[in-house]
Amino acid sequence: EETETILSVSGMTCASCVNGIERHISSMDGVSSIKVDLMTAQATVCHVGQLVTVDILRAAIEEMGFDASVLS
Ligand code: 9UX
Repeated sequence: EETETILSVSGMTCASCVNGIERHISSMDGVSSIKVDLMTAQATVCHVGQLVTVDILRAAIEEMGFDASVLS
């Protein structure tokens, strides 16, 4: 079952932050796509909910040094 999750990501200051998050998260098993928007500070992730939970996504982004919280 595919789920779309939107997270608020703070601490991104340049395009390399965006690319780094997109590359790292999209490499995770169970993540089918991710789009990170610098201006809105949001990440939209399509993932298999049974494999990658919203909390796993949040923790993975935080491990990269950003603050992340699940919006929906
Ligand atoms: Mo840009 Mo982001 O120099 O952590 S990569 S600030």
